[in-house]
Amino acid sequence: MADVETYLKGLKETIIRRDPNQTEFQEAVFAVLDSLKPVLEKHPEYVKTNVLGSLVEPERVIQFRVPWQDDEGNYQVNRGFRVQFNSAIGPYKGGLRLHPSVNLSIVKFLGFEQILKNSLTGLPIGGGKGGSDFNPKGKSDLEIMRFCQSFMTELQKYIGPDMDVPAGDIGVGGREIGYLYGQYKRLNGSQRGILTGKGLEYGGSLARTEATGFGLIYYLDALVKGKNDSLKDKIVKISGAGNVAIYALKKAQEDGAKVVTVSDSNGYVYDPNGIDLETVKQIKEVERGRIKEYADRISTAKYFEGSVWDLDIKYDIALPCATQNEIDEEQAQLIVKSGVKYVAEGANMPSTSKAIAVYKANKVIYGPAKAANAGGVAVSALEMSQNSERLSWTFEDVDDQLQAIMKNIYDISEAANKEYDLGDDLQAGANIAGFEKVAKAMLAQGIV
Ligand code: NDP
Ligand code: 2IT
Repeated sequence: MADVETYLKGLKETIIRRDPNQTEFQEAVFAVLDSLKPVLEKHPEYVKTNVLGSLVEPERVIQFRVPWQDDEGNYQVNRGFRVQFNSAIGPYKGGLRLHPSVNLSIVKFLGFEQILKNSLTGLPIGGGKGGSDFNPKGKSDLEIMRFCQSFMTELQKYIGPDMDVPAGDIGVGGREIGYLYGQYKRLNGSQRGILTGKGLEYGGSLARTEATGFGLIYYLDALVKGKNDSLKDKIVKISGAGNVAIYALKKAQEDGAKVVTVSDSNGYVYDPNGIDLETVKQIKEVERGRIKEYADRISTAKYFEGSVWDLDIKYDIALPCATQNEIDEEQAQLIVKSGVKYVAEGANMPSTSKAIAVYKANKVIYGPAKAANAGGVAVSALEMSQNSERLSWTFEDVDDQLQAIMKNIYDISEAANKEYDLGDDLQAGANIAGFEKVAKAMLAQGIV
């Protein structure tokens, strides 16, 4: 049997040989493989059975054409994806992303992360992800509806409440889920458990809209308490101004922190008095506008073009909530220089692997995405439970369960660290704790 180093090297070479251009996928997988070395040393059965060889290969990849007509009558064609990555512990579960950057590498990296994230929630959900290179920016409501209907017309062949349950991600919120659900229902009849993030009137769960942002702060709270510290009066930078950013902002403020930035892909606003939640919600949720408009309305705020991670101020906590690879090595160095003690990731893979190395070398407490942002999918799984029993739970009930789940993710990551003597490395802890449950389920089910 190959030793662990040789085994992992061979696996990485296979991944690169098969898909040399899938750099985001490689980055996500390699980070996990590197964390798993001590587990493989202790459990030779994982090497012997090549369980990782199966884990890095999606069970199924679906790619399809999405034709739709724009308001001028032109025929448009986009590319749609659904990667059904791993169903060892439950039906495929994960969001749909609509963004021009979407390609197979992005969907595979997100689907792979989702496997271990979903495992960490403790709920019975496997990993999947999908989306399209459709750009929702500047599209009319009717264009969004026609696109969603066309997308679902194909996707509906492959999903089901016990098979695969999509949800939102970048560019997919309540409006898009409504159109997707309507088309599914038209073709198949009412089946509420087919999507999560639905409206409250037709089977959605209370607290799903808030879940990822609130969950991020519940997890951050555990990180901070682990250092006998608190969120009170901490200065926080948030990137993004979408679903995750808005509800992270809300909960961080409720916990007494002062959030001084939010951003979008054009630039960011800095408000030393603290960002006003209602103004951000009005601009982003009601008007679907740009974050620049915040500075036109709030006199203490300034708008700057570029990345919020280049703004040189003193602060305590960084919460990237926009997109993958938004923080590079140089920006991580500035984060350290700015006095930041905690980084917790609302977005998926927002820090490059070189950026993460900078955090670790400088003893910044680093809460990785698959642990820190698991609250969204956790409440999605609670929405599936409510749909199955045809009941709706109260906001408090769902929120209490979310708090317990986020605390448990921190605890099991810490426990994995202790078991393998990895100190404060919560990235390794989350990867190991997430992996072990999936690996045991895969081995129990044989070579399938
Ligand atoms: P939204 O579409 O609601 O918001 C996305 C935000 O990120 C917008 O402010 C957007 O700005 C910004 N953004 C997107 N792409 C880029 C880019 N290339 N460069 C800079 N800024 C960008 O998405 P969510 O808030 O739902 O998702 C944000 C992140 O959180 C993603 O990484 C997602 O995968 C992750 N996530 C989401 C969950 C959920 O439940 N929604 C659950 C767990 C993780 P602009 O308007 O200019 O595009
Ligand atoms: O990245 C994620 O975890 C999500 N976009 C949420 C997925 C879900 O199924 O709720």
